[in-house]
Amino acid sequence: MDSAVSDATGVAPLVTEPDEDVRSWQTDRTRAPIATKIVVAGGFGVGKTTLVTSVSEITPLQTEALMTEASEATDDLSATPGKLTTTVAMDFGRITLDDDLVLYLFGTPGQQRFWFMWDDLVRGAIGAVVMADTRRLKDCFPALDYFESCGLPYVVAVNHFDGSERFEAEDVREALTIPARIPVMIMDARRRISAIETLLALVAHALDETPE
Ligand SMILES: Nc1nc2c(ncn2[C@@H]2O[C@H](COP(=O)(O)OP(=O)(O)O)[C@@H](O)[C@H]2O)c(=O)[nH]1
Ligand SMILES: [Mg+2]
Repeated sequence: MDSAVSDATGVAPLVTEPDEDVRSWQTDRTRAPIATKIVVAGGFGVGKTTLVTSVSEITPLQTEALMTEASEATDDLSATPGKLTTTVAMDFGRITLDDDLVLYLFGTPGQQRFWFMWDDLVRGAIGAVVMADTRRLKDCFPALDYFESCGLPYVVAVNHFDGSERFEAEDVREALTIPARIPVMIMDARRRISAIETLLALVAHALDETPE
């Protein structure tokens, strides 16, 4: 490249010296971080807000609203009697992995009546975490169907609640008929490490699924 051109534009020449070690570029921490978008989906009360909150390094943006008797007929709270608030629009959080991979997490609102937002929410996402509660497995079917039909890579994360029967990942895979190539993780959304493991599995899976 003509160095006079690169000087004039202020842009570093793209051509590297032939003897430069390629690996030095790969380990260069000063290069710009890669930002990706991840969607966290699943039924009402499955732990989406909990996951985003436990991994986020910024104060998560939450749009929780106090549930009132007005929604009694719409929101079935029989399985989550202690739940007083609900995510109205979405959760939003950020986590930086390995210094240069930034994940922006978008939690979907669980209730059916907010589904018109999903097409907007998944735009530009590299993948999704579908959270499942073994006491209410069917609640994650709509999310599974949605990501299967739009072709967005996803992993299934089974959130074990106190007092619920423990299942192996493979049992849940069978119950939900999840294809073998899709990771099924057992997770505790309240534990940061556990939630990060799920996110790493999703990133790896999304890379696998991306055409060369
Ligand atoms: N025991 C247990 N409780 C959890 C777990 N994840 C979430 N919870 C609780 O379940 C309730 C519903 O979680 P929330 O994140 O609000 O659900 P969302 O509707 O999917 O956002 C909250 O009271 C959480 O503290 C988990 O992994 N284990
Ligand atoms: Mg929520």
